[in-house]
Amino acid sequence: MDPFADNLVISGLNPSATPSLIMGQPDGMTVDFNVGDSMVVEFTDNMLIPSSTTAPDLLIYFPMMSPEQAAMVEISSDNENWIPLGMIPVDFAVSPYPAFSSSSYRALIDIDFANLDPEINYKFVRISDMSILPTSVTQVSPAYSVMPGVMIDAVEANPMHPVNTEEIPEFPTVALPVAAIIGIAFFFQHRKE
Ligand SMILES: [Ca+2]
Ligand SMILES: [Ca+2]
Ligand SMILES: [Ca+2]
Repeated sequence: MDPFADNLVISGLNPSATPSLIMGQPDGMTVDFNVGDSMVVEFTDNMLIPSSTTAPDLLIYFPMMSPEQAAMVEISSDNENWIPLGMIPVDFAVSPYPAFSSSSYRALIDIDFANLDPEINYKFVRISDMSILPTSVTQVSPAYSVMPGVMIDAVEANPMHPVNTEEIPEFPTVALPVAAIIGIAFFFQHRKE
């Protein structure tokens, strides 16, 4: 089981972008949104469920944003009824994720505040660019005017995984201990019942 997004459901992206770059683990390769674009990713071999604690449940990886850049994050269990969570980066805790470059970050999103049903798998995540279009293209650099929307590297759902922002081990080496921790968590949950 990998905790990252597995399936691209829809895409309103410019054909020049490569939507699949949002899937899988963060790798420094991003989907570059145009202003107003949105896309939906789906978790198929893992679930996005509320943890019933303030621990982050949904992690979104992205490079540094300009003040004009933002994106709305919504979740859904059926790809029809959407629950808005807020805007990245301003509405959530953001921590550096310097695995690829010093300007990489991730938003740590606790979905429990939205009064969700802990039995439901909110496996669809919609990211919609809400960046502000420059009023005059002549006032910005050519590169910025070409791709003014957000850039998203990866989306992760990992409700059982305690997020440690101090140490960021390689994913292959962390996979086995995490599996053990999840197993212990399930064990204690069952004992409490
Ligand atoms: Ca997955
Ligand atoms: Ca939570
Ligand atoms: Ca990527």
